[in-house]
Amino acid sequence: QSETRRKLLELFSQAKGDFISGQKISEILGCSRTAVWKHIEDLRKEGFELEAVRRLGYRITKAPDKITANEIQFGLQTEVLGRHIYYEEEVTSTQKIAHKLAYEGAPEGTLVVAELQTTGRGRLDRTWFSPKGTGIWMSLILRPAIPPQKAPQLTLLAAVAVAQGIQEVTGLFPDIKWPNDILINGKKAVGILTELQAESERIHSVIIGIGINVNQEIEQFPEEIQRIATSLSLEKGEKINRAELIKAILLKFETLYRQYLQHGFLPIKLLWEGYSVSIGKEIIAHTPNDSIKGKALGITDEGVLMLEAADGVIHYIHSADIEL
Ligand code: BT5
Repeated sequence: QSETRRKLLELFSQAKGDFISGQKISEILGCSRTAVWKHIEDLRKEGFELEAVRRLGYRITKAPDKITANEIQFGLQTEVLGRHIYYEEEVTSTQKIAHKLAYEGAPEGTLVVAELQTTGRGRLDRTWFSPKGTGIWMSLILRPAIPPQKAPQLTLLAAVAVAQGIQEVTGLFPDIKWPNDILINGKKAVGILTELQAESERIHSVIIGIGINVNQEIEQFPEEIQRIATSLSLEKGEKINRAELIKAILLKFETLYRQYLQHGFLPIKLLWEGYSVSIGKEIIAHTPNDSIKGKALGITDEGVLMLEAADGVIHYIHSADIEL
């Protein structure tokens, strides 16, 4: 049964949106025309939209918005990122699973992705709301040969990759808020969390967690974040295919990551600055012990935020929450 279904889907994807006659389908699958009709009905039940036209046959007009390994790998153009995918419908946190897989030796580029996270998390153990079927909750395992203190640069790289991917797929204009938020029209649509497995001088792996609100309606956000959060579909006014977005982001990521490993952080920094909303503005940086108000001058070549306080002192901020 599932083998027939796989063949049928492969046929449709080879046809790239063209009609395939019922006759041809029944020949290739080796089943009767009635059985073909039944398979088509099954696909409809799974969320596929199909058009049936006499004498022409069937074609798929819309695939369901799924993000299993099949959907992501179908048409994926990367060489390394996303070549190994670990998908589960429900997880505690994709970060947690990625840590475990990385520890067990999963290769660079391994992607963990889920429809639902029961305990998705942000920085400092804050909660990341990850309702079912509406967003992209994923973690990417990287194994760069860089010193651990440079790892925060990868957060900025990830932000650029996600911003570029969103721009390409949706046409929206994302802003990056240092270090790890992506805003659309001033509201948070993406959060990024970078974690390390390292010894003093050597990185074993970097786990980059990316949470993207894609298709939520506003009521689907918990009340406490309704004013600060948004989804791509709310801003765009139409639903967005998550697998397409994941593929676009992985490809952008791979290109930037190659550049980074070859040429260092500078090319990434320039791109990052192009998306930044904070540079040149008066902001407040809330660090665990302090709140510093000042003008954001930019980021250093290491990715550290430079903040000029009213007394002219320049503060170098490694990690903080930024209030615009
Ligand atoms: C982040 O933390 O923004 C990083 C979020 C990373 C989530 C991904 S999803 C895949 C992977 N698996 C995980 O378990 N995590 C990663 P931070 O800057 O600390 O922001 C957290 C704050 O954002 C919360 O305290 C809320 O105010 C807000 N928030 C929570 N869920 C949100 C959502 N879905 N959309 C927008 N804002 C949200």
